[in-house]
Amino acid sequence: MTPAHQKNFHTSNPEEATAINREIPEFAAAQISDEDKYFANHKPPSYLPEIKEELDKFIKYHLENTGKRIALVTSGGTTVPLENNTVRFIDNFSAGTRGATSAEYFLENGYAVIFLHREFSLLPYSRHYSHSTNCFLDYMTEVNGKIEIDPKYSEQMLHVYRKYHEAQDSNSLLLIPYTTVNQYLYTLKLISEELKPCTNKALFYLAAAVSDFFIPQSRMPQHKIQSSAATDGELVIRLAQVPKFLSRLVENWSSGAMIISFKLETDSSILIKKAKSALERYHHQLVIGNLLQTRKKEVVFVDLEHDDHWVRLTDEEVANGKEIESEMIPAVITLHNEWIKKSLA
Ligand code: PAZ
Repeated sequence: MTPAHQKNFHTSNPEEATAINREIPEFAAAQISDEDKYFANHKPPSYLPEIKEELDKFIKYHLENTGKRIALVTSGGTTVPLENNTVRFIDNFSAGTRGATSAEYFLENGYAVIFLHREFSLLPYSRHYSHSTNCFLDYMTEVNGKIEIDPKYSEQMLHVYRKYHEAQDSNSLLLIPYTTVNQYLYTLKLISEELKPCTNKALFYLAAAVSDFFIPQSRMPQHKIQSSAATDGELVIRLAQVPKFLSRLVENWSSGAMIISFKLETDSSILIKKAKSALERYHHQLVIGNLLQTRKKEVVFVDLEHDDHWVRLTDEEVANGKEIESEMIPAVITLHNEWIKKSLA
């Protein structure tokens, strides 16, 4: 496993070579071939060949040596840059908790995992000791002028450490970062195409919170927007709709894989309706619905073959540190088993 911070690039840095190309036609919102237009009008990230090489090796290794199923887990929010040399961007709330936690449970259940994540968001295993609520220094203590793990945490840390090493030693976790929505879309397309040889053994678990709107490259200012750009004290920014890539993923980019998307809402009265309409529109296998306010203690599985099924934790289970993903992932795997059986029949 190569930690993201050891890669030769950072997705959070803007591409130096990117200049405004006024030859590129303005991107039109919401038409039939929006997805193809998107790729025709937007440059791929320059580091994509490096990622392709890592993917080739990882997938080949598992196809030829372990026979493991491979889950692609997407995680975290995407940014929408407002300038080419990006000072400002639009972002969202997602810290990557769902994705990083789910990845651990997939690994524990014998899957290899490609973890497509927002750079600097939560990662499997290190998530237990990162970010402000779990500062790693709080787990240390000074003994005779040396720093050690505080004994009260060492048992739990040993448990996480062993699982982390098991994932590393078995080459079961590949970390792939993105920052912007453009990087996410190009990388998702690449990974999907690379996973084709895995057919029904591949599982797409799309938990990332991907922006619905963006600024097309043809309209993006090269440099930092100046305060003088405001008119009557207001800055107006026009955003275009990000094309709905799920139909391309289902129809062209993948081959026989099981595809699971997530639906986040804040209004409980529309959650299941929106999940069902996504299934009808994209013809994939499962939508996992969740509400912003309760996402850590309840989710609903919506598909066209089973009744809607809620996975819930009690308040006591939450207080005892149980993670909802410990129930979600086995349920997902049961559905993946069914999917594989059905596609062999
Ligand atoms: O990253 P997180 O754990 O804070 O949140 C997870 C989530 C709510 C982003 C995810 O469960 C989800 O619903 N993703 C899809 C969001 C959407 O595009 O509707």
